[in-house]
Amino acid sequence: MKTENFSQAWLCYGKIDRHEDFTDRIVYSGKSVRLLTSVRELSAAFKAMTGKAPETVNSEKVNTPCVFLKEEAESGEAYTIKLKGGILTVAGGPSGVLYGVFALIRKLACGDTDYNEAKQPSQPIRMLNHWDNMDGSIERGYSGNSFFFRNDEVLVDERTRAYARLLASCGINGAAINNVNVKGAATRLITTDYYDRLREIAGIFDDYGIKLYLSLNFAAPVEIGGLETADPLEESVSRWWAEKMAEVFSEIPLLGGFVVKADSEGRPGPFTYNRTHADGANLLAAAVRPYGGIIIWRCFIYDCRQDWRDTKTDRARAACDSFAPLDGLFNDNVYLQIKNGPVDFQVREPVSPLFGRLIKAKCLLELQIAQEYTGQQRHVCYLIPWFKEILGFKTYNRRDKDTVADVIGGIAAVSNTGDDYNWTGHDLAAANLYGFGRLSYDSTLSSEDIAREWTALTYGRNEKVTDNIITILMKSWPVYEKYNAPLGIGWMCTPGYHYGPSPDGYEYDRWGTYHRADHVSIGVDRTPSGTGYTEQYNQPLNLIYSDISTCPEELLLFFHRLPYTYRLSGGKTLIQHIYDTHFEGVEDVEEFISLWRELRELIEPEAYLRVCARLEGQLESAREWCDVINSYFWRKTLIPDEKGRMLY
Ligand code: GCV
Repeated sequence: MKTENFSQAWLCYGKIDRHEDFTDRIVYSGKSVRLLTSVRELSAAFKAMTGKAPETVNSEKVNTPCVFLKEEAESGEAYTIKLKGGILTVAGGPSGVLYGVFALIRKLACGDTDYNEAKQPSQPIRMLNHWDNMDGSIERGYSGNSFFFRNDEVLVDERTRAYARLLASCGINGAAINNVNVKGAATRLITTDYYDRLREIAGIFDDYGIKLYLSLNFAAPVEIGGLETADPLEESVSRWWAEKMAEVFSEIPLLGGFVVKADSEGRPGPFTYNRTHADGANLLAAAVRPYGGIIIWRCFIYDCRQDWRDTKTDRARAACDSFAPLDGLFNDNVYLQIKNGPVDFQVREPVSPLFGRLIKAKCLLELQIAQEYTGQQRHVCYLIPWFKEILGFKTYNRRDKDTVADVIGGIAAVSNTGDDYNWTGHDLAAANLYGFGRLSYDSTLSSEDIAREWTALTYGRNEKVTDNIITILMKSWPVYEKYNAPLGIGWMCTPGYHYGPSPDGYEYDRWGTYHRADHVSIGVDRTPSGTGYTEQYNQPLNLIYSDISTCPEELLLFFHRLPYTYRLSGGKTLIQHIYDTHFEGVEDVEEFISLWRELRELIEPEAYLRVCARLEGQLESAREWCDVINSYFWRKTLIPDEKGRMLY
């Protein structure tokens, strides 16, 4: 029987069979808000998992057996867990103890009896970006409406706390709650209209070690300040921002700062005034600096009014062309937020060259767990293996440690949550939310470890359930890629909506997203003899990508223009590869359905049926992708499928 209008997702705490004496008592010393949160969380978890509420004691004196929560001011977000003489000590800074508590809960749920570990976060900033609008809709939202906004009001209710718990439990420490496209009422979030509610949210978040961030409208001085300009070098504008930020931070002292989308897809920015992005970002950075605030400035800037006939302009070059020359000019409380790839969250893209080009600027990696281009939470697509590849990518930017993970100061993911009962539309999409948090806190974890933890927490530890779900999750991203656009070319989806196939949907449009397929060849030459995009990479990447024989095959059409008869390393022609992968993708989804059906008696019926329905929808969509893409290429090339399968 559902008692809430939301599930507890992976915090649902099933009973455990193993008894540990320390679960009978929790001893803690101190009264900081986060320590009390830790006690509450651990106590509730023990009660649910063992059936018995533990005694909780605020004392310096520790009696065995017990869990002892020990706050150490200096340890920040790091924690240690140690079991000695019947006392299990969880020690860390205020957030560290909380993370340690969730780690202990995880260990119990996963049956991991190694109670000694020490962890510190891999990335300092681990945040979500919500693209929630003030009317309650969510841009690229696939799991219902916003639980932060409705009818231009800010919502604070039991879901706010439940959300904060979910985030803290997997290590996320920040959330920007409104859409980066800041318009209308959202521009007024930094006015007296909204301070009270935002302060409440910031307080709830703070109990869980999460910073509240807002997205900002660069033109606010004009739109709500009555100024005639938002020119970053105008004194009246910097004064306006300084006064505004003094007001905002006195009203919401726990605020972390702001995310800004400027000069992108119609949003205002410094280009309007012939100023640079360093001018724009530094203006805001100076205004928030006295309050310890940061400015997260997005690098997603490109010409969205391109002429498709223009083969010289390459959208993939845009972020690097705009930002690489500005390295060294940003204030130190500015973070440049860079999308993982040079275009826009396609199922396969190379890693953005900008990570290798910024030596001085602080950067954040922007990922998207909202599955805008990866099946919109109607298809299962576990993205953590992809994120691991991105983090491990070597940028060759002359630092000793030079992977993306090494050169960034944090990670932001576009959130996949909404007010659906299960938070993420598809029950299995919750693995992306959980996985994103876990990976950003501990990048050493494997995708499979994370999938295993999530499955144990969500569905318990039945072997069959574990095996089948992990198999589905681990195969799901490659499977989605198989029936999508081939070999890194991207953009064969329905324009605007981005669900389902439309091979030429974006081909003659203004968005700079072309595959240039004709009856002989497909792909974009991005080598020095083409758009020159490969030259934005440091060596040896430039050479590797420019040479067909060393270019990773999964990215071949992103970097090169090739005839359909080109033979891939395994001996297949390009066209046959396209046919084969698309047919295979459909068969793989059929296999997912069989694997899931085997769990019928082992999973709570409503949850079981919810996933069944999504998988059936995925199969229908995968067939459509297969038929439309394969028919498109068959009609273009008139090269038959070697296996004689049906093409239309
Ligand atoms: C929030 C893509 C999406 C837009 C999104 C934009 C961005 O273009 O389709 O919905 O806008 O990225 O990241 O700003």
